[in-house]
Amino acid sequence: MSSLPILDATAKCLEELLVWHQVHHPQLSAQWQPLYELRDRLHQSAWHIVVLGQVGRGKSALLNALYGEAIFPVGAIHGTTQWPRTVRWHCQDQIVDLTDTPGLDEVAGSDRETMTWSVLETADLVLFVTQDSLTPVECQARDRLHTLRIPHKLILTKADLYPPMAEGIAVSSTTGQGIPELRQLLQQWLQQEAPQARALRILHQASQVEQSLGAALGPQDTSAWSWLSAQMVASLLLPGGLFDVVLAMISTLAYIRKACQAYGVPFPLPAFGGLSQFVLLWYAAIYLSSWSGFTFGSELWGVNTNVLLQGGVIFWGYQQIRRRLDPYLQQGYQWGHHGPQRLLQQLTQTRANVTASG
Ligand SMILES: Nc1nc2c(ncn2[C@@H]2O[C@H](COP(=O)(O)OP(=O)(O)OP(=O)(O)O)[C@@H](O)[C@H]2O)c(=O)[nH]1
Ligand SMILES: [Mg+2]
Repeated sequence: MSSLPILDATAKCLEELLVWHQVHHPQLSAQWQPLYELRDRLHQSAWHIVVLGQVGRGKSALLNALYGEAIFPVGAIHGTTQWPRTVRWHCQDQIVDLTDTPGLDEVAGSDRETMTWSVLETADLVLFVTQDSLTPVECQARDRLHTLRIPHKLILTKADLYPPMAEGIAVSSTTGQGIPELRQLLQQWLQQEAPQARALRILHQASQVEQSLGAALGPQDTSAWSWLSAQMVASLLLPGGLFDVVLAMISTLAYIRKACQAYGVPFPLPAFGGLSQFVLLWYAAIYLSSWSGFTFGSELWGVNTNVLLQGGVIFWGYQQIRRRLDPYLQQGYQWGHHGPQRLLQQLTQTRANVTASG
């Protein structure tokens, strides 16, 4: 898959989500409004690169060196940068918004740290700045970047003063060492990887929006009990065997459809591969339980034991279907045909195939 189709597929996914929620969940608009921002961000022409690191690591000096002018304030006193600031930078033919941020571990600087993380909401790439080793604060910040699925490059500044670590790109903003190479690397990343990285990140964020919508919707009444009792009564009254299986098919489909309607997700859900295998086994169990050879045709409390066995199988089957269905339903629309989870799965698979074949 090339870069632009990825952005197009992601745009289509967001459009469909928005249309679906406008129709089905107008009362929860606060939950799905962020999808508009994600859609707008998708096609922004400028890439957003943000610098991140502890105080005094040389973040601002690094951006100045990349930009080629002393545009951000640099100082020996920790906490020189007090709030995020962005400048537009032309990295050859790519437009980039470069954002400088306050340090992560500033004394009494939790507000500044919050500002920094909120800027990262829209980052396409993070330049993670450190020196010669990673401190616990830096390890935590890196883990958080992984959790948020924000792509980042490890930059080792002050290479004129410290020996480089095994991992990372060593640069010195003072001597200029490694800066042209870093610029070239960024340009390459912007051309080749940025569209896919942006699509993946936005899909991940859309998926979180869907999850919060699913949580706001809460468990819905899917009236499993009414389908279950109707099926049991009909199985008792009518002849068994294949007829019971047909009955089970109709009632399962009707039940799943009703559940999808209750949760406002499309029917049938494409993520039901595992469920359909279980349902087929369940039908086989219903068929076998009507076979008198299993119970020798005996009676218990005046009721044919086949009927009791079959009732038990039907009841157990419904419990299992509910257990398997609920996690999908509660995550809202994201498993739908153009849902973010489905697309994420496809993209991750495509990436894995490309890496394997490369
Ligand atoms: N020798 C050397 N000094 C550097 C280098 N980069 C930055 N410095 C110095 O390190 C100090 C901190 O640099 P800044 O760029 O302000 O660091 P910062 O990470 O932006 O700091 P805060 O804004 O306070 O978080 C300054 O005195 C810089 O001159 C470098 O590559 N080599
Ligand atoms: Mg600074």
